[in-house]
Amino acid sequence: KDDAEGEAGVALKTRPKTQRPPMYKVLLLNDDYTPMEFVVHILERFFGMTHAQAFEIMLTVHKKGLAVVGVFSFEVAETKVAQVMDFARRHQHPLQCTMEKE
Ligand code: NFA
Repeated sequence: KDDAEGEAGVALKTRPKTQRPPMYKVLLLNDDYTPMEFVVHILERFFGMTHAQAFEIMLTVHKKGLAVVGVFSFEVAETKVAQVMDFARRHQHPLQCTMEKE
């Protein structure tokens, strides 16, 4: 029997819940020591932002304490966080990058 009919042939509409993969916010945290231009560079390099976009987001982090810099699948978010943390560590800046489920 057709999916859109009930027991007595009554028309019914089922609304199957569409499964979407969970998404993760990547957050950048402010600190007192990482140079502004270094943060701008990170946002351009790892998040594909233009210089103007990167500068704007960097200022938001600087003023508000943190900002979402992108929303990605778990694997991509994990990779971005690792890239930022590694790049900051190699340059001896205390910049922190984390992720959280949306
Ligand atoms: N607050 C840092 C400074 O004044 C700049 C900064 C912005 C650091 C965004 C981390 C994240 N040099």
